[in-house]
Amino acid sequence: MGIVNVTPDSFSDGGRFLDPGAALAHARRLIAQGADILDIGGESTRPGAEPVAEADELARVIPLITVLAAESDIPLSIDTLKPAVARAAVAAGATMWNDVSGLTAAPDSLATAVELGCEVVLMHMLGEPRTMQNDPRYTDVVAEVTAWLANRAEAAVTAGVAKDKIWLDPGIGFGKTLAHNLALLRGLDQLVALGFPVLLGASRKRFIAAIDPSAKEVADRLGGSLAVALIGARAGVAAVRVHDVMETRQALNVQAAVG
Ligand code: HH2
Repeated sequence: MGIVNVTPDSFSDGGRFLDPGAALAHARRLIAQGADILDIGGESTRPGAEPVAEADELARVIPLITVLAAESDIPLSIDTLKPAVARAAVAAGATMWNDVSGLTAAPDSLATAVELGCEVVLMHMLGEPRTMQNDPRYTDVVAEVTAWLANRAEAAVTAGVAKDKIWLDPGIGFGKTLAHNLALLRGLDQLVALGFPVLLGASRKRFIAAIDPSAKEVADRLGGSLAVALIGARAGVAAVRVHDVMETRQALNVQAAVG
């Protein structure tokens, strides 16, 4: 899954693709590099990020989705917390709703997912982006995140979302310390064992710099990002959400060739 952020403030590439032409060129480049899905977002969810008004978010993502859906067959995912943005994105051609709140952010999130009938990614986050990195605590992070996601999947199915449309994501960096992130990566098989496709998003994230202090700049975190993609693939995740599609695909292909 290649990341296309149409935001001024995403942690790794904020501002680079806010211009519609630049976002489109970037999306086309990721498709050419072999992305299987594009995840399009108009609101950053990085730690400390401020919410974005609905009209601004719509204006950022809908024109891009419309153009991409018309010119390409690639599945398009909308990364949003807002049901109205998901609805407009699906009307414009998106087929997946990536919700970092696991469809808990709005009272009508679940009902909207049922109505849209699209694929949904349910991600785990402790708290909300503005404050989630303020001393997150768990007793057993793997058990708690896995149980929470199982619970959200059950709630979605009960509400009427088709079981085979549901993806789960442990939410690396979303209300988690380095130790929590590492435990989740070690325990991915427990999440995979729930039987839903798992999406893993660790590309260029801050915990890589916590392991390797020389990777303070996000552009210097490719090595760590590739390592996590390989760890995820070994554990059986169905997709990795990445900025560097060409390099990730190559790493995964080499690992798969070795077997
Ligand atoms: N991480 C970010 C955003 N959306 N969605 C899923 N399912 N999983 C993730 O790990 C995930 C996500 C990161 O936040 P943002 O500031 O938007 O940065 P970027 O989109 O460049 O990763």
